[in-house]
Amino acid sequence: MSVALANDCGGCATGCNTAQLTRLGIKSDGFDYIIALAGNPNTGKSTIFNKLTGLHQHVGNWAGKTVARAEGAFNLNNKKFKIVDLPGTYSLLSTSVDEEIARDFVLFGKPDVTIVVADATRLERNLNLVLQILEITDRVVVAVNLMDEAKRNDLTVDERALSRDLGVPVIPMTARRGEGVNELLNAVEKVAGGGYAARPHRIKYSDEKIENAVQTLAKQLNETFENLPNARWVALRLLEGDESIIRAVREQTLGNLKQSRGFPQLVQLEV
Ligand SMILES: Nc1nc2c(ncn2[C@@H]2O[C@H](COP(=O)(O)OP(=O)(O)O)[C@@H](O)[C@H]2O)c(=O)[nH]1
Ligand SMILES: [Mg+2]
Repeated sequence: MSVALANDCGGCATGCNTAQLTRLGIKSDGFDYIIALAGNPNTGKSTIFNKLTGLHQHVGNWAGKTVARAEGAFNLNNKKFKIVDLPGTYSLLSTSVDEEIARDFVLFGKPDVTIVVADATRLERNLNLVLQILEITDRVVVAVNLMDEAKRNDLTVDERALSRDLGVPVIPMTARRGEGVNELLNAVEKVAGGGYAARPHRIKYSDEKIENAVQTLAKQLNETFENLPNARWVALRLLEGDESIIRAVREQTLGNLKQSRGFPQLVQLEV
């Protein structure tokens, strides 16, 4: 047990993940936790970012891209948090540069917590991204923002049921008025410190052929790439025919991870 603990710091971004964060253009020095802020466009991501960071923020570009990146910091109970505002996206399927940046950060940046901001008035559409992120990581807090708009439209959100179904904390917010910010911080701190037992909602494939193919491919990926954060997710994207992931595996640029041994026999796999 002690060996496992020594080698595995529970996914903390500082220390073991510094090299990958640096590749993605993020300096993690001196921070206890790295937080990613994801969500569809216009859900109030920047509003929440500003409430949390105040003047402690700066804007640059993503490494090698012309897409703007806002980074900020805040302290909470003597811990230093860095928060990175990801491009607003409807999905992580890497059909655009924005989606690719968001996906790479959640997958390879291994943030300690990903806050996914959802619009309470368009919850169903927003849950698409939530479910995609839950496929990659269980270190998630869902912020259901624009609750004032929802109320105006006679919509109620059962955050307890949603939290139970998704398996992660769900925090209702009206960020513009600062409502829910403290509750969000409490949840973030709990997830970051490992004090929340997440049971992430993951799609199960009842088709045995698909499930077998995913498992075979995930095993090959794990054997081939060191430190792959979520081989199952990568395997699913390969089977789906995601061009950018296929290219990244072929060209060995999958998060610039080191290839340790041979190459997986991707073409031999049939579903
Ligand atoms: N009514 C309402 N508007 C909000 C709330 N939070 C943000 N907004 C507004 O929604 C718009 C988009 O917010 P912004 O933070 O830029 O969203 P982003 O695109 O996700 O970064 C802005 O006009 C905000 O003032 C909220 O809780 N209630
Ligand atoms: Mg914004």
